[in-house]
Amino acid sequence: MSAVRAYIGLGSNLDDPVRQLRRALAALARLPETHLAGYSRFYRSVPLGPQDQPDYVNAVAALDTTLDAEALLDALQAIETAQGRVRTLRWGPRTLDLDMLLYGNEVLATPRLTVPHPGLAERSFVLYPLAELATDLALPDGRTLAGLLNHCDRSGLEPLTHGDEPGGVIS
Ligand code: A4P
Ligand code: MG
Repeated sequence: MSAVRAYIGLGSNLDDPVRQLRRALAALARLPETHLAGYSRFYRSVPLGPQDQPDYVNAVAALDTTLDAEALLDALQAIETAQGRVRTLRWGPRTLDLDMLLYGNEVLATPRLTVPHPGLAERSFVLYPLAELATDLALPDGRTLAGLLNHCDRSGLEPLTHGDEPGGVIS
């Protein structure tokens, strides 16, 4: 099977979010049958959902993988668990959230997996980092990333300027 390009959304707002995302990227780079092809800058973003929680740090990673989508989800959930994720409130605070945004051009609707991720088209903290990795991307339904960005408010989203969060080189 030839590799599929998958995009993963990373988010954290507890327990040193920048460190959580760095650890998660290192874990993604170690996945079997998978090449970490690149990742975006890290962004600070205001919470979507309940407002009485800290700001998030978000980023997007690009993977080339021969894992099937369910196996990739298993791997993402294992990384979340390893980083202390406790599932409580929907849209509540978390040490690490890994969302499968896209899996090639596939459309999946199983009890465990909805791909493209349902929030992808509206979320600034997904679309702007994604645009760093794939300017001419289109969704399976034909909508383009450029078109979605035109309708997406960027307020509440700021690249982190630590100077030590370079986006990874896409390869
Ligand atoms: N699942 C289905 N499709 C997918 C997919 N494409 N990728 C299932 C990953 N998982 C998928 O996920 C619940 C179940 O979704 C999983 O068991 C899997 O089988 P979860 O991570 O346990 O639950 P959740 O993340 O709390 O819920 P949900 O609805 O996925 O939340 P979101 O959409 O991930 O939103 N604000 C900012 N600024 N930044 C954020 O990153 N994140 C959230 C969470 C809220 N507000 C935010 C952010
Ligand atoms: Mg999630």
